[in-house]
Formats: sequence, C-alpha cells, structure tokens
Amino acid sequence: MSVSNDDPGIPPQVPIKVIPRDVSNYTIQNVLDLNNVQRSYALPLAVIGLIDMNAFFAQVEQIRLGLTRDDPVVCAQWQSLIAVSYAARKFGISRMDTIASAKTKCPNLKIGHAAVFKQGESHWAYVEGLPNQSIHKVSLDPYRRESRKIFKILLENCDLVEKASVDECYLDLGRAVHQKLVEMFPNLIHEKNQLPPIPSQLPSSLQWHGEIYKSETEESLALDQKLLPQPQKDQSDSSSPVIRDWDDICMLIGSKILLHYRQVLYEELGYTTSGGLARNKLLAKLAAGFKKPDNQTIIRTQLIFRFLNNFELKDVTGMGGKTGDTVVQKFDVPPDRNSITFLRENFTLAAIEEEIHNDLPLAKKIYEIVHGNHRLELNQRVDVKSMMSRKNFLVKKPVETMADAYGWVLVFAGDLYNRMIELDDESLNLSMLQSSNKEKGAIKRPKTVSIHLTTTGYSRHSKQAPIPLIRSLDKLKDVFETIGLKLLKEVVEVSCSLSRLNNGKSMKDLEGENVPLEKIKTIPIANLSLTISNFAKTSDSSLIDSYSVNDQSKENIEKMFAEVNKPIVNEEPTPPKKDNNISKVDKEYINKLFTEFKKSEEPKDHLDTKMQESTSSVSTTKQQQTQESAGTPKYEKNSAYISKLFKDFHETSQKFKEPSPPSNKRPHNTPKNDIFQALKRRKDTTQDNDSLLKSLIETQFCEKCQIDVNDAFEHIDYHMALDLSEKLNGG
Ligand code: DCP
Ligand code: CA
Ligand code: CA
Repeated sequence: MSVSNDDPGIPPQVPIKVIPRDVSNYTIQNVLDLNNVQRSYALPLAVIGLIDMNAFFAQVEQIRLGLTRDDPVVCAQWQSLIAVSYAARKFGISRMDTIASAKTKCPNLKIGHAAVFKQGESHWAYVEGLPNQSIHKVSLDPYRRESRKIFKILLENCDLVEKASVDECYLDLGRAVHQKLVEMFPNLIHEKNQLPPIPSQLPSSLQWHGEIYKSETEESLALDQKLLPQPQKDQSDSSSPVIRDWDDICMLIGSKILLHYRQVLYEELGYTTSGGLARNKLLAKLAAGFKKPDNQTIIRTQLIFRFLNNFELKDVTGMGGKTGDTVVQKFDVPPDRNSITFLRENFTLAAIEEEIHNDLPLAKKIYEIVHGNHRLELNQRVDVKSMMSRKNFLVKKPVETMADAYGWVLVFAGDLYNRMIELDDESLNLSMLQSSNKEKGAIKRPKTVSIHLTTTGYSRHSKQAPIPLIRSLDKLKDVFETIGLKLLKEVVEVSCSLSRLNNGKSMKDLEGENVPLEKIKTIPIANLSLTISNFAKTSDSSLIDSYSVNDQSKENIEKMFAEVNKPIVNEEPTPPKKDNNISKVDKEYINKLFTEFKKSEEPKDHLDTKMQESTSSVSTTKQQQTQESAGTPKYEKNSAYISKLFKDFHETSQKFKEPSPPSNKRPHNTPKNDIFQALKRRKDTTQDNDSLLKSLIETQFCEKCQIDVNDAFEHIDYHMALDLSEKLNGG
C-alpha cells in the first residue's frame, strides 16, 4: 500500500471475508509468546516484516537535489549507475547502463553523483559536476547516514529491529500485534489451552492494508469480479482474502502496523519503501520484493506454499551462490520444474538428510526453506568484523610515489573514522533501549590495522599491525594515519625493489636522509586499501549512566549537552625526546606512545576510564541482547533525544574537523611529537558553533541569520555545511 499517495484517513479498499476454521490451530501459549521478544520470531503466529527502501541511493540524491519522485534521477559512481529511480526506470534505464547510455534513453536525466573524498583529505564532499577519478574516491557516507536515520526511526517504533543491509530492516511485530490482539479480543487471555475458532464478525477497525497475496480461488474470483459490469459488482467482494484463523488476524493487524512504520519513514524522511509481511524473515524478504515500489505484500500462512512457487531456491537469502546450485544438481531438479516445489513434493527430511549426510544442518535448512518454515532469529546488535576503505587507481594513472600513496592512506583513515562514528552511534542507539547494565555503552573497537597493495603487475602484498583499544575516535584516527604510514612504508619496501627505483637506497636510508615522501618512488600501484579488523567489544557504563534517561527537564538536557560537548582537555603532550624520528617508529615506541596518550587523557576524559576488553563471544552477545530486551521499558523520547545529542555531537566534531593537510604539506619526517601536535590541533574545536547551538536551543532564534528556528540541530547543520564548503572550496 502506497505511503505517498494514500490519505491514511480513507479506509482501505479490501473488504473483510471471514470463514472460521472449526478448530483453531493455535494455543493461548502461542499468543502469550508473541509478547516475548526471545520467542516470538519462532512462533507459528510470528509476524515478521521487512522494509526495503525503493531505489535507495537514487532517492537520497533526489531529496538532496530538491527533485521530486517524478523526476528521472539516478545515482552515479563515475560513469556507472548504482541506483535508478522508478521514474528513470520507466525510460528503460537500469543499473547496467552508463551515464552516457542512460542519457540517450532519457535526455532529461537527473544525475546525482555520490560524494567524494579528495586525495589527502579526510572528509567527503559533494562536488560540482562530475568528480575526477584520479584524485577522488567515492564516499558512501551520505547513504549510510540516511540508513542510520531509518534504523533509528524504526527502532523508536518497534522493539526488535535488525538492520539487514544499508537499505533494509527486519522488524518483529510480535509485541505490537499481541497488544492489539488482546485489546480487541480481551477474552482470549482467559483461554486455557486451544484457542477458540475466530469470531465470524470482526471489529470494523480491522482492515487489510497492502497487497494480500491471493489463493487460486481468490484470484479467479477476483478476475470474475473484474469482468462484471459495474452495477453487478459484488459489494462484499467474494474474492476478498479469506480469514480463517488467528494467524490471519495477526497478519491483518500486522499489515496496519507495517503500513504505519512505512508512513512514519515517509513523513519524517520523505522516502518511499516496499514492505513484506509473513511468518518468518525469509518469506518477509521475498514478499517485500513482490510489489515495488511504494507498496507492501502480506503472506498469510495458509498461502506460503503457493507464494513460494514464484521463486527458485537460489532466490532465497543464503541460497543464491554455489550452495543453491549444488542442491539443485544433487536432487536432480528437472529444468522445467520449480526447485522449491519439486524439493518439497518429492523429498522428506530423512531423504534430504540421506542425500546431504555430510551436512545435516544444511539438510534441515533446505527442508525448512521449501516448507516456508525456516525461522531465523532477528539480531538487533550490529556485528562488525572488519571495515575496509579502498581505492582502485586508473590504469593510466597508477600511484607512483610515497606521497601519493600516503595521500590515499589519509583518505582511508578519514573514511574509516567516519564509519567508526556511525558504529558508535548505532551501538549507542541500541544501548539506550537496553535495561541491563551489561550492555550499556558497549562499543566496538578494532585491534588490528592492515594495508593491502596490488601492483599494476597484479602482485599483491599486505602488512598488518596490532593496535591498542582506544576509546577516543579522534585518537583512533591518528593511529590509523600513523600506523597506516608505517605499514605503507613496509609494504612498499616488500612489494618492489625499492632501492632500484630510488638510487640504490632502502626506505631506512631515504628516511635517514629526510627525503620527502614525494621524492620516494614506488612500484606502480593499482589498488590500495586500509582495513581495520579484529573488533573487540568494550564497555563503559558511565557513558550512559551519567545521564538520567528518565529526566527530561530542560536543565538536565542542557547539562547533558554541555557534558557531551565538553572539549577534550588535559591532552598536553609529553615533551618530545630529542632525535627520535617518527619514521623509525617501532612496536615499542608505538606502545609507549599509546601509554602516554592514555595517561594524558585519563583524569578528564571520562569516556575512556572504564575501557575494558570484553571476552563475550558473538553468540553470547546475541543471547544477552535478546534476554535483556524482554519487557524492556522504552525511553522513547528521551533516548531519541539523547541519541540525537550524541549524534549531533559526533557530526559536529566530524564536520568541523580541519581537513587533514594535503600529503605534500604534512611533515612526515618530523619528530615523533607530531602525533601530539596533530592531537593538539584537534582541540581547536568548534566553540563558535557550540555556543550558537546552545543559543539556538535556548532561544529558537538564529542571531546569524536573524530568523526563527524550529529545529536547532538542523539549523546548526546548515551553518556547519556552509563553513565546511567554505573550507573545502575556499569560500
Ligand atoms: N547498491 C550498489 N551496488 C549494487 C547494489 C546496490 O551500490 N550492485 C546500493 C545502491 C542501492 C542500494 O545499495 O540503492 C540498495 O540496493 P537494492 O538492491 O535494495 O536496490 P535499490 O534500493 O536501488 O532498488 P530497489 O527499489 O529495487 O530495492
Ligand atoms: Ca532497495
Ligand atoms: Ca535492498
């Protein structure tokens, strides 16, 4: 059902048709378990939704460029299209097109190129016209930022949301459905065991919302109806989706809730979406793709087999690659048969297990998938294993000097830093909704940094180094840059006969002579990347507990704000030791540096004081997460507000950071207190904007613009964007 055209006040057009089963298939325990966040996903009555953004990156570009949904917008990365709006799809444009071929199909095409990092800089920006592939690297940050907003809004509305990709979230509607169900049928909770048949008259507020996937009979009746002349049309519409049992009622209730979530996203962010609703994640995902764009498809449990006929095994999440192909071959699925139906109709579980005896869990999974009964738990926690920032260089313009390569390392460090900010933001959002202390303020930090390099001759090389757990992201970024440079030097040394290219000198010799990086030649590099991995969970309960989440008074909020925005103080650098050279940095030295960092920040930076490494495994984390969510009270408004404070704070520091100086100006070969100086520079924070924001919150009036301001945060974003663009574009 559309969120963009329909007036939600107008009752939907699908009439209700009830034919109760004589005996219900469900028990009171099923209903009670719907209210249990740990159990609901696995129930026969489960109601799981999936929301997927329509042409996501293209919609982000459409809104950024102030265009409408009817404008043919595409999102480009260099000459390729990475997202195509539905208006552009009408011209036959797809992701397979290039900008040039798409323009021939639609001369009026609106192109939004993704934002880019410029070599040597650590913040992305949108550029006028098309960027230059040899000096820019695409940034997907703006889309991830929108993705974060989407996730946050859904999390404020639904108690269990799993972010499945940049533009999709699974939602467990169990609690919301349970609440409505017992509100509408209060006698249900007095039932002892088996539920009674559903009433033949349902409350009039119960209406279907969206496309209800039809049975064969319903479809042919609908066709007959369509053919009837207007006056004879059946007012009650005999082709209406039949409601037989409590599972159908749960879907009926769920269809309204899902529509509501999609409406909220549209109203708050302007994005249209497609939704799917079914008994499990797998079916919800398939359903969401069934009617695009701006619609939702509901699969009643009685129609699961019929619905699955529309798909092949390879369409199911996790079966797309080799696994699906191997299964189809192994079971001799005839080419003209639907693989899912064929497997369901011809193989028992025992038969599948016999065939795949070396992988019994896979056998069970296949059996469950083809019966539409594979129940996967929703995992709210964002698990991150590694993050990589990478750049492919143009064949005719490979990287050939150390300065050039280091310029990209700085970009990668900035990119990873931005992504760490997002990760913290997500962790914070989640922890706001946790009731237990264990998970509060839990954040993730990488313990390994590595660099990968591919030469134009396709030889690959990599180097990695351990890093200590560091709470402060600014410091972490410095570490990415410092260790990145160290690893770059090492990897360049091993990837080529460095001395042959540099008058017989080794890297050590070159450093000893203070040869600037731009004078150090490297083998032509085709691809370079920086990866952070080996993430550990660290916790700091004071981060959350120091603010009273229940107290929303203005004073407290201001206090929180002041606390959060307090500039990091007491980072006076330890006096540098003479003659030490950063290029001669070794493990011991790095360790020492970090100890000094930690010492210097400990007294004031309360965020860092309780840093510990957690030993929880992923599965324990999952368990804790679900257990703690059960019956969790939601501090909706407070948590949203606090998250916003944190987010804006992060974004303030992110946006306002001085872009790192270009590589050729950065003093690579200066003494080791460099890193401290870099830190000191960062202390010159955003006093002006901080006080402007404070006054905006207090007065709702902007002194600079002389206008009333409703949303202080949005308005400060505007000023920061202005400042940023002045900085980046020289005014
Ligand atoms: N994406 C990408 N490269 C791909 C696939 C996707 O960069 N090969 C990005 C751009 C998409 C976003 O991810 O906008 C989401 O991908 P989807 O597959 O969900 O596709 P869209 O949202 O663009 O379109 P649809 O409306 O069909 O979901
Ligand atoms: Ca999508
Ligand atoms: Ca998607």
